[in-house]
Amino acid sequence: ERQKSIYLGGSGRKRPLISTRATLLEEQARGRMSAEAFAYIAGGAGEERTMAANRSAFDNWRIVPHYLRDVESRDTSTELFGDRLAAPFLLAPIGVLEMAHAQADRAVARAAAAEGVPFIFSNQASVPMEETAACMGDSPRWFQLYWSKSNDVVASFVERAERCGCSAIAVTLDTTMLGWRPRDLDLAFLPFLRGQGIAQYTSDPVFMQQVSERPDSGRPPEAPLNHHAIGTAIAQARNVPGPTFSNLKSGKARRAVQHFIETYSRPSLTWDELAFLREHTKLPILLKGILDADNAQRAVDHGIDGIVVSNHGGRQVDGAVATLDALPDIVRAVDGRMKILVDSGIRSGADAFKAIALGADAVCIGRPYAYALAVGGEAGVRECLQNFKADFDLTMGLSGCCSVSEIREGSTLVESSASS
Ligand code: FMN
Repeated sequence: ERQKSIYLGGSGRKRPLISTRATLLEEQARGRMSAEAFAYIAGGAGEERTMAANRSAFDNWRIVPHYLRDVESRDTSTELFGDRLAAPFLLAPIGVLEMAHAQADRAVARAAAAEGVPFIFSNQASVPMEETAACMGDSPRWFQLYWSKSNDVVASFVERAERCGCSAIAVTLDTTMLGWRPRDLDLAFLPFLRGQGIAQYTSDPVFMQQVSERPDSGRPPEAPLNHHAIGTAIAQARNVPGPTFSNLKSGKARRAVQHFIETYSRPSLTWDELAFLREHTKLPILLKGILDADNAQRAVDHGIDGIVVSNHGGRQVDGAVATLDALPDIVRAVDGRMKILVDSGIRSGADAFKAIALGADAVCIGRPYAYALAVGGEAGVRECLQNFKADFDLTMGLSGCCSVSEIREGSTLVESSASS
């Protein structure tokens, strides 16, 4: 349908808003963002070798189409933790989306809801989760957690996520510290220091209580604060119309940023502490960042409900294994005992097809939707999702599969001879 509507639109001289090709979409987005914002979104760790490996891993596999199988009617939908998804896609949690578009998470939420694709709310979102959730009716959403130094904040975030109707909590393991990211380092740019991407905190009563109890170190912020963003979030937390600049003169914004920096993550986290989360929620818990069979097995042993095989889009450990290379061993070890999602390097419906053929239950789309947001706002993200779905559906049908389970069960992939 998407394909047809694009071609038909062409006769009225209408072209798609965003490029249907990931590499061109990235170029379009580059032209719409500040150098800092583009570097933050596009960049990876170190020499970006893992980022490149994420892509080239897809080349190690080739699709073997099967014909004459009646693929006229196809179903791309799938079920995940009780939600019916239009296709096996979710939107990966991406922080600080305000760098791509002023509507940020709100625009993404509306597009995700319209396309039946779950949106995983980032812990570092630009918009408080309550407001994002309000943009998406009752369509599915999850929450991604960075484990704070304060378990009270963890519990508060999880409770809010439950109230926002989230169907699952994904705990990100790979970012207890920020990776070494030369593109950002060379521009000396970190959005959080400006107060961007901390809306989940400034809208959290437990976090803000901690802020009001801490002494102000008096240190000036390292970068100019985005008082507007912080003011809006603080006002929302108090349920008053914002932004309220008078609140900020008290130094509250600066203290909030300082408190965030000191407490947002807990590098000392261990497997045992996952029990705290299990006690605080009945929601399915996923671990995001698993890259080997051993850790996947440990997740099963700890009663975890699913994993996201991810290297954070190559933004954390340069040289880390590509996710598609890690996937087959993990699938074998897990043996159907929990759900397996994959992200990092998924740029097309055909990429998603390969990940599913290798045993993933679903994939998360990352950077492409952030670029689509930068180029076309809500409409851009909708097109991006439609493109993914259309390409996935066509790849499925043209390969001889009528459903997601047929992709997983059929022998539709071979290892590329070029790689062996
Ligand atoms: N992952 C998280 O778990 N939490 C985040 O807040 C988060 N923020 C991100 C911000 C940016 C700009 C990018 C590009 C990624 C972020 N990620 C975050 C990682 C994504 O969830 C996902 O793992 C990654 O984008 C997948 O790689 P890809 O974009 O190359 O497909």
